[in-house]
Amino acid sequence: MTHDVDGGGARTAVLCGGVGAARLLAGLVAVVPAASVTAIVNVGDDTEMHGLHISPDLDTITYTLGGGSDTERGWGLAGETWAAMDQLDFYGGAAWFRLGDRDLGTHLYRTGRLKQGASLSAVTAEITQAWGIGMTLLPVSDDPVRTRLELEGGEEVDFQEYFVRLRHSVAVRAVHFVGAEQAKAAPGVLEALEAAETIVIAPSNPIVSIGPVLAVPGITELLARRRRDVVAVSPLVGGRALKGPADRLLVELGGDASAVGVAEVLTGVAGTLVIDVIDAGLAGSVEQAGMACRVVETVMSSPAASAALAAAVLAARP
Ligand code: FO1
Repeated sequence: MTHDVDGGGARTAVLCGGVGAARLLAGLVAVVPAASVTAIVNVGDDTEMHGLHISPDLDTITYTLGGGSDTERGWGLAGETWAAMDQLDFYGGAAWFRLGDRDLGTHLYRTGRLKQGASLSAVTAEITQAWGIGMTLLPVSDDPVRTRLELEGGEEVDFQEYFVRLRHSVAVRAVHFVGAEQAKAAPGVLEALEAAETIVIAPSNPIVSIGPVLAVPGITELLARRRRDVVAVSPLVGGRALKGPADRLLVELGGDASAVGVAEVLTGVAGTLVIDVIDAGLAGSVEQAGMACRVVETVMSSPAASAALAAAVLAARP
């Protein structure tokens, strides 16, 4: 059964977090037309800081695909200056969440447009158009969904407090996606997931990046129904997250810091898991978790590696 909605060939929908997703998307547009790809992006990391609405995962993907990102840092823009942050420091303001001077322009634009009543998806379309991004970027919801983490000691913190201020160096007892039950999938999200020939779950943190996307009503059900067309890429390689706390979070929440642990989290919504060659020995256990398993080079150390992974993902379904 093909899902060729516009006669323009197969469509791909990608559930995305931040850095790992951005790299895979960059690889994907090297192997299929950008216009055939829809990225459905996590908004659980979004935060209000200094009166500005900041959408880190949307911006990381936009800057990466637009060629403006600081590839070494993985977030924000290349060639940044930090004059505004220095001035904030001068006043003793909260400058722990680093907002570069050019990056601030994005937050000023988005916040102003939201205050005028524009939806997050409408503003995202304006920002991605300015960057000349050929694919469609959709926030999973235009409604607020915010990841909050309950720490060992019982304290609850917002995602950026956990990830940046605390450098995710604290043990987590539970994760909540505040607002998810009341949130509506943004316009075009469910349609893109229905129309896609392949649905990809990017190598993002399955708990705090993919979790909020799956928590928006209708999405888990749709993926579960279409799980044979859903291919996930493990963000853990050799039991370690390439970036961020995915490995620790899996353990702290009772899972296993390995590709098998990722399979246990995603097996309800994805029929295939792509794992790295280092983890080839885990393929049998991934299959015991109910997922088909493909073993490829998943470390996207170059644009060519990203393109090769993207091609392998599109060919991965049984
Ligand atoms: N990550 C950091 O580790 N330190 C920062 O100061 C920081 C600032 C920042 C500003 C804007 C933005 O879009 C992202 C930023 N990030 C920072 C990354 C951000 O915490 C992550 O991209 C995610 O939310 C996790 O994927």
